[in-house]
Amino acid sequence: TNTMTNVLEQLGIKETNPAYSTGLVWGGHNGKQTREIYSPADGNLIAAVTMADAAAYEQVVKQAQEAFTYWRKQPAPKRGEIVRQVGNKLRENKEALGKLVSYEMGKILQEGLGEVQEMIDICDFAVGLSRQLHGLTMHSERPEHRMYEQYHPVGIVGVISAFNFPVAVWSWNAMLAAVCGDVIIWKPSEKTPLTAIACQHIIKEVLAENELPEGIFNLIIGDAEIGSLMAHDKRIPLVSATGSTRMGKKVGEAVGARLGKSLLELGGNNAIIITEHADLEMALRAVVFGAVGTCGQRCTSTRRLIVHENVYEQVKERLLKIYPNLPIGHSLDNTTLVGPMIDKDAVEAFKAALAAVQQEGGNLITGGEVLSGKGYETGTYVTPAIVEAENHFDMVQEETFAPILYLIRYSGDVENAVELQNGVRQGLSSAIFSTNLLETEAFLSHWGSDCGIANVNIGTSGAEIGGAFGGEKETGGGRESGSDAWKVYMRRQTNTINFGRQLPLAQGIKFDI
Ligand code: UN1
Repeated sequence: TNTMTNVLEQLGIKETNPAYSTGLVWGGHNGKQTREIYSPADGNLIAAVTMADAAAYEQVVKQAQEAFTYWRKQPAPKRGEIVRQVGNKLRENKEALGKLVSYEMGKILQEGLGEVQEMIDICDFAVGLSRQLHGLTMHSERPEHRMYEQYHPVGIVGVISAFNFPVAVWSWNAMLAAVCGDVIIWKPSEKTPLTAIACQHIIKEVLAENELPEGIFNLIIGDAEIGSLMAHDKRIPLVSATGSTRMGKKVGEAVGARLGKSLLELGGNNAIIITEHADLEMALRAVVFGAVGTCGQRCTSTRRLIVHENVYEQVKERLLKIYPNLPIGHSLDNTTLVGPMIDKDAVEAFKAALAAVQQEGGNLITGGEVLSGKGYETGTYVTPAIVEAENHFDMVQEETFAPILYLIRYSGDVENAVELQNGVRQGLSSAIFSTNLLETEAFLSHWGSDCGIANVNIGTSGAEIGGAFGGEKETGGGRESGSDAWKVYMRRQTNTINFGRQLPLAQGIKFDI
């Protein structure tokens, strides 16, 4: 707790937060509604935050609009320079911010540090990108004409992020949007506002040092009502939302109704296929990290394991040796591999899913308990579960945000495994373990995996920022982070320029007046 006090101090988090209702509004105006944030790891109160109301929201939108008129005029590489400084400040604070992520959200410290590293990486990526917001040039069909396209900033980008990656997913959006010339309004999950406030302190410092308005990066601490205001708000041309498919459908509908753009990164139901040609030791490491890492609360978590019948018993036996020995404990304890779940509601969902799948005929072979006793007083610790199940079971078709791994058997060739893997409503991440080229290429082919991410001899979670991140079907179709995902944060403009003295019309149309 002593080190935690230092961490909070370094990141500017105070136990109560009068500061959050002054200056730029991060919480409410008058502090009517506050929310206390307890660590899922030990149940201690970390701090209380003020929740924003509609009036606070209005103020935030106004200051974002104002900042945009300034920010969009800055050259993109100058905007990149600000992001470079943010990246440097994140480097300085990596340890402290990683610890706070771990303490507030419950993921283990290694993963907390990894999350901050993702932020640093996307800053670097965005800095380079700030000189590469390329459009194409085209040949005009008309003499003495030329055509090209440009990308311009869209305006305010709304970012609604989830508790499980409380800061990284925001940074993917915010850093790209910032170099693109947009301003950002961030509504973090109300379960993890403190890491967001810590980030805002970092941002605020950089902006102040450069005499820039804080309205470029806005933070608003609020609940679903604020999210709904953002989704309906015509002044926000792009809303990027990460979370459940249920939430994403609401956001997508509201944004769609006003013909705005949304970038949705929603539920996954990610599978690893293990064929009879797999390197099993390698596969097992990926499976365990994917299934129990972040206590099964990544959108990329491994939820289904589709195993060839010839190696099924062997895989099951090895998992049954590993699972009961997983060190479960405080997220900041160096020996822990499985931390707590975010809260008791998540534990209830875990229990309910296990009960339901057993009703359907699933066979729980390990785990599934809620731990109690010393170190587990919070009621947020569970033993990761493995259930032998069939792909068509209702519960297997659902994304339960918990450490439940469904073991599914397949026979015959890899096409059968791919059919099972694709046989769900979601389409985020997928993986195959095989050393057979015919199998791995079939998996990657156009009749292979239907997911946004398809990996060979790598698990479903832990993607690098350099690729585009997101998925198909009920995952929502959005792409964030690397590759050319930046284009969604800009509007495209086609320009045709006549440098002659005639006015020829396209398609050879004659129109003489
Ligand atoms: C998420 O769970 O919303 O690929 C993001 C991964 C991480 C990001 C996950 N880089 O698992």
